[in-house]
Amino acid sequence: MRTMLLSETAESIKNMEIRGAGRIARAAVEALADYARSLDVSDPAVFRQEMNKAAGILIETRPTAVSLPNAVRSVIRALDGFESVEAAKKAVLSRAAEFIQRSEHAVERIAEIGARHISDGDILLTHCNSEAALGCILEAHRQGKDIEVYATEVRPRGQGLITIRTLNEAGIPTNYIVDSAVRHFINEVDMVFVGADAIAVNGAVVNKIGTAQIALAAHEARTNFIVAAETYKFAPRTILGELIEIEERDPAEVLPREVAEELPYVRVRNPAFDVTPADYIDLIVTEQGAIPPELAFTVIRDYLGWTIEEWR
Ligand code: RI2
Repeated sequence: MRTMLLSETAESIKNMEIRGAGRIARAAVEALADYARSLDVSDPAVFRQEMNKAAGILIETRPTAVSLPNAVRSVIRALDGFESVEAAKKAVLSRAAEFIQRSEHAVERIAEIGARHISDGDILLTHCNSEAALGCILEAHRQGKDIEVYATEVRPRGQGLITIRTLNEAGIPTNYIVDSAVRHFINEVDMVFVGADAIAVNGAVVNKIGTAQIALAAHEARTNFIVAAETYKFAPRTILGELIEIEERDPAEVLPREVAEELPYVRVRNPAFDVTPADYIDLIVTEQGAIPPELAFTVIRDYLGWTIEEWR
């Protein structure tokens, strides 16, 4: 019965019913805690083995958002050194609850810190649907700042629709534009706010496909480009030169299969994310404070607790 939640959650992350890097991480941790609760075994080694298997299933669902392995591993690390299943279970459950609480609190802190960068009268642009980036915009509005937003459509999955619904509900004047209209409007924009699925040690940000060309347009127009991301979206393994895998999704998200079948020489490419170089990023707002992208390494070292030594 309980295994159901694990496989259901894994399936919902894969098909993007559960989406957004932070939400994915929290859902995976919840599924892992639920699985731990349901495991009826008495041997701690077996318990650990089962938990590792479950962790693997969750991590494999989407390859890019590093929030997912970071969250799952932090729960799995709580398993270390217990002699009884009871004790290990307790440790896992409390680590999971702590992660979820910290993650929610991080979004609130980011909103407070990010909103300080938004001034009365600002026109903002956001891409995709990031609870961290939207949090900053909503908080600025809540503080009474008079703002206006440009929100992109976000081909092919259309997450912009979720964003404009949220902005509309808050009563924020919003312009809904197709992704390719960003260059046309960028000179009217004071500041771009986006989220992140992963941040590399060199400060490069992996986010929804299209983010990098928005950053390029913003750079050329001298428009500030701000990323809102929890510290657990920084990718420790990039210290070792590991590249962040860019997920390529089903071509049918872009072109209906029956149309594609009529075009044998056409290959549809559907990367879900792209990489924005640190040069185009002015600031990364984390729950620990706003940093220039060049300080990504210190976040990995100080808040994720990973060092190169661990891998020797
Ligand atoms: P929060 C999303 O990925 C978007 O790329 C978004 O910018 C990012 O996660 C961060 O979202 P997808 O799941 O964690 O839509 O800030 O592919 O909500």
